[in-house]
Amino acid sequence: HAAEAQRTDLMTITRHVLNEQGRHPESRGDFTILLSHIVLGCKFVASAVNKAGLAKLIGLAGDTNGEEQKKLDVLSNEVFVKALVSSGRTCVLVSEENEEAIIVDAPLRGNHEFDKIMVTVSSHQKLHGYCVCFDPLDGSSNIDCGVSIGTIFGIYMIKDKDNVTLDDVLQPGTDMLAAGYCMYGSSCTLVLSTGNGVNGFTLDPSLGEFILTHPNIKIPNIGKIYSVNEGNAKNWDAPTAKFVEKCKFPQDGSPSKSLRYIGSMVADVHRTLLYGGIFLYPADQKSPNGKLRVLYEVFPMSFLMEQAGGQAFTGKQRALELVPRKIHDRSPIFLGSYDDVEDIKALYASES
Ligand code: AHM
Ligand code: MG
Repeated sequence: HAAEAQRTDLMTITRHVLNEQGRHPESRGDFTILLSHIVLGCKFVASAVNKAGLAKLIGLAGDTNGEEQKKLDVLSNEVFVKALVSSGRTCVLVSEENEEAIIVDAPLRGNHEFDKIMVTVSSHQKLHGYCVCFDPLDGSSNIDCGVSIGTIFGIYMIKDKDNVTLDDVLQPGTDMLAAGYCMYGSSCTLVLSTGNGVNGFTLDPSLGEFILTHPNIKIPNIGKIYSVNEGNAKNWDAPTAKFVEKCKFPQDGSPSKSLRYIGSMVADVHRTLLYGGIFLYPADQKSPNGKLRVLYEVFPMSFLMEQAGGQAFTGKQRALELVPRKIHDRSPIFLGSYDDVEDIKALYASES
């Protein structure tokens, strides 16, 4: 029976993205090439995270000359930056680990010998250049106790790759071309949207390939879980406080919600996407813009939520319509199931 048989037709992430590109006759595989470099970074981090506990205990990774091992987040950042630059498709990189944006040297923005050959074959079109905003290892304070952590990324197309400026990065989230995250948990899962729904891929370690395991993810319209750092409650504003109170003591006869908070955004958002519910990192008196960063935390996760049928709200507006002023800007965020986010929107609307 088909259901019992071992699967022999494997939908890898590359095959999936190539299929999607087939619908755009003008595309020449630039995005597929870029993505394969992101995937390489994720595989590297997955492997490094798996070894992290062990490396610390028995001193793996050539600790011979007494040199301190590179911290995992620093190492992950180096791997991602190098993988992205060597894709030959990136023009600007914004990483949580780098204070300044990285403007890729012009000769590396798609002028490799290989590319010259491709271009003569395919026409005189310009190669596409991309901007990638990413957090190479989010939630890194969770590493030492083995809790899930992740990589988050958002991708924009660059308008003119011969003339790259910071404005190419400071765009609203609605301009994003693709976004995703990779979670390093009990399994390694990569969730991706190229603007045509959301798909989840699980790393098969024996193949070294991400295989489509969660096609067309849709978030339930309403959920049973809320996720927030309640330790900050004394500093919350009234709508956030009211919302959380309603989760615990609903007045309309609906059941109260369960609280789940890992403190690792990728893991909290991944659970929200699959099970439904709401994830909040609100503003409070101490941090009026919340904690999470617009370009590489709020935008990619908001894009995925909307693509899965949910919503993302800042307390003032649709999160994707924010226009960041600086690359490391923060914003409050409420994201998840459509109806749950409607509730918090109503509370903020009645406040003003
Ligand atoms: P980090 O970039 O220092 O790792 O912080 C980001 C993390 C997110 O993964 C998570 O959602 C949030 O911080 C948790 O913050 P808090 O500990 O304030 O609840
Ligand atoms: Mg982070």
